[in-house]
Amino acid sequence: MTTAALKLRVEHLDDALGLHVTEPRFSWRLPAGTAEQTAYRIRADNGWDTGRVESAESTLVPYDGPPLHSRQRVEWQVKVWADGTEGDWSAPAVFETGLLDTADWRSEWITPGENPVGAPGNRPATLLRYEFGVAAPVVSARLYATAHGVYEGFLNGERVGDAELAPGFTQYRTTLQVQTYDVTANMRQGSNVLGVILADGWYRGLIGYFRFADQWGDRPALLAQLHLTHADGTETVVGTAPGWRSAQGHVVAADLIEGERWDLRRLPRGWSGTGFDDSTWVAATTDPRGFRELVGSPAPPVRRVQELVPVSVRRLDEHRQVVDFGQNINGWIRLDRLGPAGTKIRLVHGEWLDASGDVTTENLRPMLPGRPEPLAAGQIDEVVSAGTPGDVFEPRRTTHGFQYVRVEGHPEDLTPQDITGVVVHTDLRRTGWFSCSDEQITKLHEAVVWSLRDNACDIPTDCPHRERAGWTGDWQLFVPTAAFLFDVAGFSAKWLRDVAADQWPDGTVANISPAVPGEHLIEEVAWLNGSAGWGDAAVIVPWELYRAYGDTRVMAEAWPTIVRWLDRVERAARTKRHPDRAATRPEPASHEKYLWDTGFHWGEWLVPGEDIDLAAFPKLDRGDLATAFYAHSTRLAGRIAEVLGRDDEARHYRALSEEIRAAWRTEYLGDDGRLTPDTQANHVRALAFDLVPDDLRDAVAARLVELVRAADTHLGTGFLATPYLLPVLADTGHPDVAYELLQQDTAPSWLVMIDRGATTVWEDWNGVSASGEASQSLNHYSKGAVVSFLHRYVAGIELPDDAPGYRHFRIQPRPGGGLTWADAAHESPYGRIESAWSLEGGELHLRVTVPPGTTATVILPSGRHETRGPGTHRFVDTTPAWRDCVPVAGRP
Ligand code: RAM
Repeated sequence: MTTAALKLRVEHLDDALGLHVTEPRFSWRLPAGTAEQTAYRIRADNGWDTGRVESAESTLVPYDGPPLHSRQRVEWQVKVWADGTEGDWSAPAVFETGLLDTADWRSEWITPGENPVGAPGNRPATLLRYEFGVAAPVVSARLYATAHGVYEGFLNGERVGDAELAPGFTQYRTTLQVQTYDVTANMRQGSNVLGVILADGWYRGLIGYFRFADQWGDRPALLAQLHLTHADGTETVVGTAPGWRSAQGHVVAADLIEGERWDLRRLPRGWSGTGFDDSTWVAATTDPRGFRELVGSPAPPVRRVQELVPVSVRRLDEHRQVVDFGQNINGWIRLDRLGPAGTKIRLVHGEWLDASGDVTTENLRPMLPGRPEPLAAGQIDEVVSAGTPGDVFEPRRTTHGFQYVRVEGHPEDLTPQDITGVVVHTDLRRTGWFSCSDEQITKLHEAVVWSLRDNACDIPTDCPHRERAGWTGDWQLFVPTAAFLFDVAGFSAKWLRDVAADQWPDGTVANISPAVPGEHLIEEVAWLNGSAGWGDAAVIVPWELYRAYGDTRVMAEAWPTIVRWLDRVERAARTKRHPDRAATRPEPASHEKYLWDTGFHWGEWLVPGEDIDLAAFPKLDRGDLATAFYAHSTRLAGRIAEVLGRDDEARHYRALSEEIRAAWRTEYLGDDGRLTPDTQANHVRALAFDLVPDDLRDAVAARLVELVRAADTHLGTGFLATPYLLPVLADTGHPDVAYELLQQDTAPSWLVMIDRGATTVWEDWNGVSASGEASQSLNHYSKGAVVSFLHRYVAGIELPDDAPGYRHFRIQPRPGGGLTWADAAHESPYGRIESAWSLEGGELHLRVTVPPGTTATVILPSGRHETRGPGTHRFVDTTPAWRDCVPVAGRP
């Protein structure tokens, strides 16, 4: 058995190439069975050696060696002392820094010689090329590249790397990501060509619900620098500079929202290789753009992660065929059969079929105030065939949210071999799994996993089509679930930088990050920012990342944003009153300075059956909800401050949170435990955010159950309270009701989605009506946060607040709902946690796996508590507690 540490990692990356952090953090896994690390030693080939450090830390240990410089490749190893023995040195791991300083950039920005023009959403991509000679053999080559737009690079005709939609999406005003590629294998002595396809992307293409364009600039641009290291240690540097050539080619239009169009007759074949005649091309223009905001990404890139074979291809008529991929995805198709020269094929991507069996995109069209007709849905690709054998259409400057594609104009009958669904998203590492004896519940879990995958496109989006926007509220409420399912640490940390960059001077957190520049200046929408439950993402997301990964730096970095957000809320609460409250109570009561009852709030959002009256909606008094978030976020800020050693601020926020709690009770809680408003959501929040005193919790929970029963055992929550609904029921002694809601199969419910054929989670509870008609997005993960109940309650893997990264955790399965078995696993920073139980012959059999360096408290239904260390443990519980969990009708 090995005594060496394993799975060495730098920051939250599997592949730490082009790092921009000068004090990177190191993590490793302890050898199997290790109970406790007592010391470690890290040594690196740049002279850094920690010596023996007495410490149990094995995750995110900060670098403390000689200052790192640009393009430095460092090999490092770790050795651990554990359980009384000195381990072996680990296998070496490597990280490499990128171009850290502006001065490292010897290249210049270039723009196409002719700025690609056209209506926004309809502009061509540009081909750029540069031919250069390499005199001496190359032992190592790195390409550093970024763009204003999206780019795809080629070296000598070969695709560079596997990142898609590079450089990714950030708040370009402050930050632009640079990709680093190891291109050693692509280089040759003699003539070489660097070719790039450059399209509008987020930078100047259509963006968001309102379809703004040219938001960061009106000319796409490219910045690239190639460093070649020769055998004798000398370096050749080649980059974007005068001498590059540009032309428009086969990509006649490319846009993230609208889609992509190719005319393969216009493809200058061989353009990215040597020996191509570019004399008809024009010179690219150098352009003096800034360098100050160039960074590496803390997240893995967007990639092509999976391919799907259609489950069916059906011809509707002479003109139209419908392809069904059996799964709602984010990505594109690859079409291998393009027909004779001049054939024009149109591909319309949608999530659902209409009554005639044709693809519909009606549900994805944004309705703008003051416009009689909704905007077009976009998501349409087109290709004109050149009739050249081997040609393939694969649009890579757009992605679509779709399960179905209508293929128009293809003269031949397509087979499933001719068209492939390509799943494209941030290549997050999967870390969470769940399945159980109820197949529909397992399917629901899979649908949630897909909705997360489909909405991780360099930023967490609300949906992969209609808006593709980084709505703060959505990520806030989903991030705990996401962090169980995938490693979203770097992905979220990256996005939080956009949230910080987008914060207004008055502390307002934007609805959406990266925010579209100018959006907050547009009167129509500016006042919509700063909503409770959305802006609170600034506090909740860093806290949840700390819990799941033990990352304190992400909280430290977010701290100024947190403070400014809470200051803004504090000011609003102290100085403003809702007109309705002022009317009924002309003299403000003393507790009102802690009530946040003004400003615009999205509210609970998309409550089943709720009709939104657009005129009244913005004026509603949301004091109960907003004050609840105010209490919750200040409490979390107190905890964050405590971890960061900001003791005064910790005291301040703790005390403030208590005042807000008291004010909330005065205003919204009766002596008898009655809450105003008397909604499910308000009761859920009151319990989840610990707003009611202990002696009234039972009464509040009992009323919540009454409300659920009054709705014939249906939920009545929208976006914000849904994640907490089942957990609070289970925590207050009503796990049976939680299970009934989970397994409810009449609307509104989660299983209605599955029963009606959903493979992703709908935005609206009634996303597809009983008659089969789709409305709104069918791919919003928000309501999918319910699967957290499966992880934390059904399988019972619970992460306490005081043991970040699952250093210690609880396993407390709550069998119920007629389930006969459940099985969950989570790949934690310390290793794999498992909880699997089954009911056999009147007994509960539980198998628990505890990773090295951690402990788990196992709580059985009988109430028996046991603390266990690393390894796999089996338990049998013969308590009758769960014996009444007889299967409900129609369920296993
Ligand atoms: C919708 C978005 C998002 C939600 C906002 C309030 O337009 O899709 O999910 O956060 O509204």
